[in-house]
Amino acid sequence: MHYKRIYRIAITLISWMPMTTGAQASKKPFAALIPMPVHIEQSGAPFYITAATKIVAANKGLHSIAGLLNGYLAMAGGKQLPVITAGPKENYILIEIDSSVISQSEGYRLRIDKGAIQCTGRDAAGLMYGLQTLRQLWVAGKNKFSVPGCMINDHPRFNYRGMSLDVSRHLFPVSFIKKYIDLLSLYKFNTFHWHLTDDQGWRIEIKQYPKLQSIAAWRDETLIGHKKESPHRFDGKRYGGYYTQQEIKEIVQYAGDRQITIIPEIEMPGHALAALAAYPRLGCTGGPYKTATFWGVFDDVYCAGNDSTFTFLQNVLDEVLALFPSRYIHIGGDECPKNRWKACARCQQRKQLLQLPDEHALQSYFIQRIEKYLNSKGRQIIGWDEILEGGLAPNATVMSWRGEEGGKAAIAQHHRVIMTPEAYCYFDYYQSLYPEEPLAAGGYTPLQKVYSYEPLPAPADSVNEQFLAGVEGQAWSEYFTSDAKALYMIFPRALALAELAWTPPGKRNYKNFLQRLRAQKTLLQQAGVPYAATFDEIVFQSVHSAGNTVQVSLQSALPQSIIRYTIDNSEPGSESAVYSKPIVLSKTATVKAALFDEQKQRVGRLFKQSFRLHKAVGAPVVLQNKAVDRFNPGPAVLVNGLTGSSRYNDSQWLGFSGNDLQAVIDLGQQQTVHRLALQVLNYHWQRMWAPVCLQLLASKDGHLYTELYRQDAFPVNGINKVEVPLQAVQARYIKVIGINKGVIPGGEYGAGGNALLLIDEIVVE
Ligand code: TNX
Repeated sequence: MHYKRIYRIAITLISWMPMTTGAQASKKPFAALIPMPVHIEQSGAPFYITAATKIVAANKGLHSIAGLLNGYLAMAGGKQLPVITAGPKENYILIEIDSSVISQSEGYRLRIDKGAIQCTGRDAAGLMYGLQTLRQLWVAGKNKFSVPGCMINDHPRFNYRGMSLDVSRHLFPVSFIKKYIDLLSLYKFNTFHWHLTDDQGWRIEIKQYPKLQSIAAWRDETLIGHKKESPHRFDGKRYGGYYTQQEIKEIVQYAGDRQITIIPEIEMPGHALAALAAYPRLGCTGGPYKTATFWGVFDDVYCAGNDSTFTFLQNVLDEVLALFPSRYIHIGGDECPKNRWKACARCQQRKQLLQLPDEHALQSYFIQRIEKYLNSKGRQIIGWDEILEGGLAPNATVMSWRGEEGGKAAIAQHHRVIMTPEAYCYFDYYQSLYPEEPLAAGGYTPLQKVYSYEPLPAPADSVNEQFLAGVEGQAWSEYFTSDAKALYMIFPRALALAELAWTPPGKRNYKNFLQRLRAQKTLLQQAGVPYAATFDEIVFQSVHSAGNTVQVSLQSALPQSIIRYTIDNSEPGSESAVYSKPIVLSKTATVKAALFDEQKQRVGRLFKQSFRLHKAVGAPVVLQNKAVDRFNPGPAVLVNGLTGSSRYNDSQWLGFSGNDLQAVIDLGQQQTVHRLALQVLNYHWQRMWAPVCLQLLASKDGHLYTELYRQDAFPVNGINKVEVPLQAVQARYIKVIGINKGVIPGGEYGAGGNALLLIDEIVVE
């Protein structure tokens, strides 16, 4: 592989924390399977796999699957077993395909008793999944593996169960890709969506265009830290590489053997800067362009007026099609700014010639032209939900990422849809609010949130069921600065998604999932996955405020553990107060808490959160306009003593989409106010815009208000803190008005959509 390894400062991952106490580690619950099968029944005595056990595979076609089984046995420390074609009386593992026994595609039946293991697949995929289940069932011992006696009948809920990997922003070696594919098959995914091209690097060898290898595959340097930080800092090191066609063939074969389809993504018309750097004539301005060195959305995209753009893309796709047998090809379609097209004579000419109303229609033309080409080759396109704008290509599958709306709209038009809403399925977001977490993309998507996602809310109608192909998890790699960090971010969230994709909704239960997840530790460790064990850590259950106090409820999902805490700033130790009921705070304090096992040994990281108690804590707040549900829709969050963090969906922020904030706080009686404070968010890359005007007003009677403060500019990129000292103002009511930016201006991320106004903790002192 043409791959230049850039070593960065190793991040210390906290994933190997001994979160599981001794007692739990020793007893593996019966059939701790992920995903949970449709039907499982415990029965009779266990089967023991020993050196004398034989694998029975009736025909040669099954021998490669038998080979995989032997590989799994070896991975778990067992011996390779002989493969024979006809069955002995006992002590064998039968693998077979028999579509008369199982009716659902990708389904399998697994029968285990003391004499034999019989694994029957409806098809090769089903058989494979049966073996993955077997792998999760066995308990490896010294000279034998024991497998509990049981009967399993199983098949997937969705026929599309995908995980992506972005190799443009950061590159991963072939060995990593194979390991990833192995992990996907272990958890019964059937699709690997390989994001091969983007602004920061082109990663697939295209023989007809050598500059894609010599130029587009490389960037001069890479951003250090988060893209929201300003000024940007860079590492000064050339970075890049690509997968050769030979490597890709090898990977496609490897995935196929494991029943995984690889869907390649060749991004267009946006996210194309690397390709433009190599072939500037493909852009509207003609360049020069440079492969991007930081993350974001870039104005320079493929020119839609230039026919040679299409010639280039069709030639590229010809080589792609020869490598990937997948029926579906992902052509991107997301985040394509239209500024260049608006100013480009050729794009405008095309628009006029075709009498297109606007540039969205031009994008639609672009996608449809490529669709036609791919359809003529017997392939179908998948595009991100932006391909709905300006008119959907006739046969396109929509991948709904900016929420579920795009997916719903596509289903209404009877198009095939894959749901991957950002708020649930993006594994580049933080999975914990602990400040020690390694740098991540944006918000907060803990394991439980992923698990809670339901793509087909009951009662599902037949149209929805027919057109919703399934779900996918996204592994964008801007902040995946090492292989270990990528795995840390993806796992275990991918396991929650696997269960969502496979298991019937009625059989899903988070608590039970966690029990099974803890039991996956051995397998994940064997596979070398430094997964994030943050799911058992202490988190808030709730934070309530009333009558000038704050009640803090804590919880941990870890059974048999004890939470000890302090509120005097000391470190909680084995003798600190045991948490048993909500902690009531009546003055400003920091809650520090830690988990302890039965032996009074501390487990995991320290939980720490400061509360600022002020005059408005617990006071009633009336909002004039509706807040956005996906943050925290309740106005009480503004006065709960807890300030929103930079992980903006920590449910502490109150958000307004396109509309204004107007909140009135009733302090109950007239009081002397010396200070007001609040925070607003200014993260344009997340469509979050500080108010164009913020006003703070006070009133004694709730009718007549006097302005105390006004601010029209919020220069800080990120959290803007507003602190307003006052000269003993007498007030019962405090009113806060924030005028929303409204529509996001052109040239900015999310242009044309609603700006979000986010505010938290209105402090009154
Ligand atoms: C949006 S998801 C993107 C990606 C970024 C991702 C970061 C999508 C279709 N586009 O280019 O990597 O956000 O979370």
